[in-house]
Amino acid sequence: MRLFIGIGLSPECRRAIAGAVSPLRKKGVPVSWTPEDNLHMTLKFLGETPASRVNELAGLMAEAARGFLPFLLRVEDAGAFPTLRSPRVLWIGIREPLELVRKLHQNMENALSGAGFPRDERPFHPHVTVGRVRGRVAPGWGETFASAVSGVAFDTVFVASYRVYESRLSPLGAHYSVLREVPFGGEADRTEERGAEE
Ligand code: 2AM
Repeated sequence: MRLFIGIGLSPECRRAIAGAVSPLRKKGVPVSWTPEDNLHMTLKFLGETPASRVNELAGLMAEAARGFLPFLLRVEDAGAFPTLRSPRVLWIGIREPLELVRKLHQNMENALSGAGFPRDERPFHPHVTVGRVRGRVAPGWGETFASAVSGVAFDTVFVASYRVYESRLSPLGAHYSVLREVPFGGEADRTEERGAEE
């Protein structure tokens, strides 16, 4: 299964993000926009992973999150990778609590690497991907994107858990399902095991 670990966003926050990018979508630029339901913050992309490791993964994530309490996430500002001048991945950033999210990521990397999951080579930059540029965009378009989205007040998100997602790719796009919801400060919740044995 193609897996990743991430933080889900509230429906209100996802709606606010989709609303902010919607005027840009209508302009027909060659961007593959993330569907509203798919908006999330990736903590770690695991790629192809045996289904038999999902429970182990959730256990390691629970261990990594033991000292954490739920927090309020502030989603704000916009940017692009690698740069706004040559945008490939369009994103919305995290304003707060940056240090806490970084600490969670670091704990998770430590726990997972101890069990043989390779560490990310790229530095961690928490963000919500809202689109991927698929062709040429006009000079300055990256800045247009950022200024259209910067300053928009997205909803604050109450975050009490992080998740193991399965990503299924198809010609219609990616479909994400939540395999495990791992609460902060507790054990992995195994009620959402749908799809784990598929
Ligand atoms: P991103 O949106 O933050 O770039 C699910 O596919 C998520 O995993 C994506 O949202 C993407 O995060 C990340 N992802 C997908 N393919 C990846 C890859 N090959 N390497 C790193 N991260 C990847």
